[in-house]
Amino acid sequence: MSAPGENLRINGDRLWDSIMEMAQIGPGIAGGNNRQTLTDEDGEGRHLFKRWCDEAGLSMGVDQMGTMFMTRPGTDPDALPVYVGSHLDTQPTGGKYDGVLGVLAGLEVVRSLDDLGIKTKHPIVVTNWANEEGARFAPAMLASGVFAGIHTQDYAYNRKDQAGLTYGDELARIGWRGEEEVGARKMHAYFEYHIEQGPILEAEGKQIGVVTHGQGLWWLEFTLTGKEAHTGSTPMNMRVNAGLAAARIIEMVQSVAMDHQPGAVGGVGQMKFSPNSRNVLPGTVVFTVDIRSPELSKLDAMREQIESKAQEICSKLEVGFAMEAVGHFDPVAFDPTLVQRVRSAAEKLGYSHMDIISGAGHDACWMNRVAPSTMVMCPCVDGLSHNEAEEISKEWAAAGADVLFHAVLETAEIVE
Ligand code: HGY
Ligand code: MN
Ligand code: MN
Repeated sequence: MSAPGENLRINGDRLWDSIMEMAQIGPGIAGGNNRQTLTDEDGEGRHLFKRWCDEAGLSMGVDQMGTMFMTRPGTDPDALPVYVGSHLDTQPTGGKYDGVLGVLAGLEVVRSLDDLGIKTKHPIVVTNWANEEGARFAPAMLASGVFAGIHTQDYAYNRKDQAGLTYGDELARIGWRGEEEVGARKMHAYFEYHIEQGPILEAEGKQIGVVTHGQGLWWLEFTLTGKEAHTGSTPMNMRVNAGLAAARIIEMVQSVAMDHQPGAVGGVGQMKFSPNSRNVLPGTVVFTVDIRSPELSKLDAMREQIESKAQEICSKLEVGFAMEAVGHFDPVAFDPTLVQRVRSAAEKLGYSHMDIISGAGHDACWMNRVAPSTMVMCPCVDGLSHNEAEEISKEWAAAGADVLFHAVLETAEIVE
């Protein structure tokens, strides 16, 4: 089996045009996207992706979590497929490229194979994982987590959004609940191409991130119980102030993360006061602490410290305390053979590259449990993501897709 020649490239204009067309669906308010999972906009994006895959002659399978698998046949019917995927769902104030780049680059790999008349031994399956973001239905990577056996389908179906709607009901409502058993598919390998979502590649002037690891994560959901009371007439010494406890915990999370530098992060992105009235002290405050590190020892130490310090803060204020881990995975080491294929593809194509650890979580982190997996990354402007101003260059997009193309081709094996 010959490795692909270094002159083989994808069609960068077609990839960019597809990304820009997908960005028209579920527009945000500041140039990005709000195409949250299982919304009508998500459904529209799925139909556009399906139309493109139909045009490319791919056959579609959808599993019971709503993940889309679009297959280009290989020459060997017994060969396990090479999967190339990411996600089309976005944050509420998301960018145009997070997830979308990887799904549409996978489609571009297939389109380029057809242009070049190349056959592969292994089938290639372009994948759109449902609910990667976990913004509407926590946790993140929910569908790939069910696929990898991390979560039960029942748990996933009963996850609720802030309006109390369940994943299962919403999946049925948009008409994308497939019949396939989740996780029944077996993979020869899994690749995911994604924007870095951090500042390293741009700062180092590198075009390609060779992703060796993914950092580990905990999402800890705190429910603090105070006493609803008038914010005006209740003396300070009579307050059971859950809002104050929450503020002290956020400050504490910041200092615990700073105590574990380098290579640790911690913060809070979502908080809900109830009854959320300006002149009522909150009865409950619910928020999620997101901590991450590539080092397991640091990740576990931060989790222990945050839980015990938070209990201390709450008992001093006589605030009720409950904590539930709603998301977790240990640091991930991707498959060294596939990592090397990405690295040598970048070298062969003449793209500057460096090894990098993924700061964000990705479906690849769960796929790594069930098949040899790895990732390719491209830089993003100012390292900004999960922000409507997220931006990449057309050249960066194409370079990473070229590397993906060669690594996938080498793994799927060209048939002369
Ligand atoms: O949370 C993450 O890292 C990913 O964006 N879902
Ligand atoms: Mn993503
Ligand atoms: Mn994201």
